[in-house]
Amino acid sequence: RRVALRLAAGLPVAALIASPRIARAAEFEWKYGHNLPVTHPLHIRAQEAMERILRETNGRVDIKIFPNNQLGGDTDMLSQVRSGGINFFTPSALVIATLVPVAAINALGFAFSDYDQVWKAMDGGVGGAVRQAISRVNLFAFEKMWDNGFRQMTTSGRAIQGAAQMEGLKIRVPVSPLSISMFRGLGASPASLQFSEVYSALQTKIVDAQENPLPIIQVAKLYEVQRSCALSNHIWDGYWFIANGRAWRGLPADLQRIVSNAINEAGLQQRADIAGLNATVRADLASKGLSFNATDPESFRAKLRDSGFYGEWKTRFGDEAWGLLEGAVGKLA
Ligand code: X2X
Repeated sequence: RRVALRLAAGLPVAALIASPRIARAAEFEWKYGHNLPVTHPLHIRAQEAMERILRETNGRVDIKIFPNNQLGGDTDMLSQVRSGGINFFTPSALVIATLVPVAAINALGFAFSDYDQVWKAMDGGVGGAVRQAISRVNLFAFEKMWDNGFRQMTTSGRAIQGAAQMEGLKIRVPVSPLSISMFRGLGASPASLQFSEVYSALQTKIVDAQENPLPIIQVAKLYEVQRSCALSNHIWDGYWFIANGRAWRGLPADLQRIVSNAINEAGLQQRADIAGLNATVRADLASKGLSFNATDPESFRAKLRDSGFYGEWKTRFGDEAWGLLEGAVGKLA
């Protein structure tokens, strides 16, 4: 008993000396989970945002980050942010679409031709419609989407030049109905796996191929288990920064403003980081042994049109969302 008492008395003193933050617990001790290595700009900018939030709220809001699937894969984190087990999550549009189908609209195959189109759409009407749909499942989506990038295909087998090489290809895709539908339309054999499982699935040849933006291939070291990369730009993908709706509404308005500003501004900086990386990442990956080739985008598009992919997804997204996307990118296939 005496030992226990001594310990209990000793702890606060040590804590006070070590860190004044521990002296008084934050009013809002929140958790944020994501699926990326800590070297990715999404983590680096989020970390800065959380430090800024702690400072600007005078320690009232303390958000701890759990990176790299520490709390489970995407599917687990999506259910945790819904239940309130975690307060924030950054799912890719592909992943949150399992819950909010229209959120996959930006990932429609070959819809965007460049970043000007992307940010105009996602900061404008298309993004607005998605955020509204996200709010209807009791989640709050911050205004600025974060960049994942244009997705490219990699394989450990023969190089992919166009639709002809897709036939029967065992390719990992995210847990996303749109990705499965698109790669089936291209004639491949897609398998949905959470990102946490991708490296080992490629290493053990459960699948031969995967598709992701180049910065992800770099930070997750997928070049170690893949041989060639086809520059296909087949999907533009971004991350929604989302909060549990009940937790968000429970935050006083002045604190909401600080948190929103910090997260949205960090998102804009993260977009710039990815733009910078896009200029250098290919040379870095080539130096690590990944070979690159161009593709014939029209062969992919034609195959998707013929397989009924665009017709099916026009129906699934609905005329309103489809019209908003066409307003941003022009007439779709
Ligand atoms: O799982 C993926 O491929 C990733 C990292 O791009 C997403 O989060 C969708």
